[in-house]
Amino acid sequence: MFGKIKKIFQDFAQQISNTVLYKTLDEKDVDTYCNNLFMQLVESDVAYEVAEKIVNNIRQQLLGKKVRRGEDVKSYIDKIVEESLENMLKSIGSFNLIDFVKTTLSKERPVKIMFMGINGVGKTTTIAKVANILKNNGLRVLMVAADTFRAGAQEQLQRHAERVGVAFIGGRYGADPAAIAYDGIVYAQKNGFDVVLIDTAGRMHIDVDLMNELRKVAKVARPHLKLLVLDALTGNDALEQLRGFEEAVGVDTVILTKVDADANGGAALTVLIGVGKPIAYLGVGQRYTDLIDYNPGVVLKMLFK
Ligand SMILES: Nc1nc2c(ncn2[C@@H]2O[C@H](COP(=O)(O)OP(=O)(O)OP(=O)(O)O)[C@@H](O)[C@H]2O)c(=O)[nH]1
Ligand SMILES: [Mg+2]
Repeated sequence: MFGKIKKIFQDFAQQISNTVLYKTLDEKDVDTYCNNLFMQLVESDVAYEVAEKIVNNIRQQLLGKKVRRGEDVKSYIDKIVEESLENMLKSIGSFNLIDFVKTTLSKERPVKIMFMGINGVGKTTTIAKVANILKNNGLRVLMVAADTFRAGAQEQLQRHAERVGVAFIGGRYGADPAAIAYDGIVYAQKNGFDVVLIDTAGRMHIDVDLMNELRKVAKVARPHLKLLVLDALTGNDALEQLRGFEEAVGVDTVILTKVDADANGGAALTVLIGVGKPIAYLGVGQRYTDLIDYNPGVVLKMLFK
């Protein structure tokens, strides 16, 4: 993961280190290397503004310091790059879903989590992964299939529920998703479930009618947590999606899927740096166990270790 980006940062440090072998790094050198870094990041799918932010950050750090021969320049530059990214990633923060569920459970049961996102980002698969984690934490989980739109959506979630070993409730195709969500919650209340995971149909953030429908689901279900699933491969567009969902229904936390499928890593990095919402998990594969807790350290490790 982040293979290409990792290499770009390594080469950047190496090139500077080579130059410093025979001269002190001056402002012109810094500009040259930083412009080159910028171009390479953009070519690896880092969004323009995000690449600018990264490079400016690194440039500031480099200009403030005299880099001379004799020092271990490569590791010195590595450290500057790593610290710059750490600062940017840390400004977002992570979201501990298990802590959130446990805290909410001390006041109210069941905890209701609504999953939303555009088509095909991995909502349904991610629900299965999250259900698996919750179950392993000793929690009783009910999955509710409020996707009554896409053919096969009901059966898909039901299959996941069976495989993970949690309960499932669905509804008729074409039925009102808000009504299904409501029925699911009542069922969970009556049967002592701890957590209700509500799957919704994929919808474009610019589709006014479908966003109104989602707003209705949220109004009826009153989820404790509105969770937006974003696909790492969509890069800058993911930030547009976030804006759309935020405006229509509000977003509490984000799960970024398919980080494993982004060969360059630039699209994923764009979302991580640009998203501005606490991130709960990263999806890193198709198996139920391929969901890792997000924190900036996890990404820094992938980028620099
Ligand atoms: N490589 C990879 N594939 C993933 C990941 N998460 C989901 N997928 C795949 O993405 C595809 C779509 O997943 P779904 O869970 O059906 O997506 P969805 O958002 O529910 O789709 P709709 O309900 O049609 O909008 C499936 O083939 C999943 O296996 C991930 O983290 N990594
Ligand atoms: Mg789905």
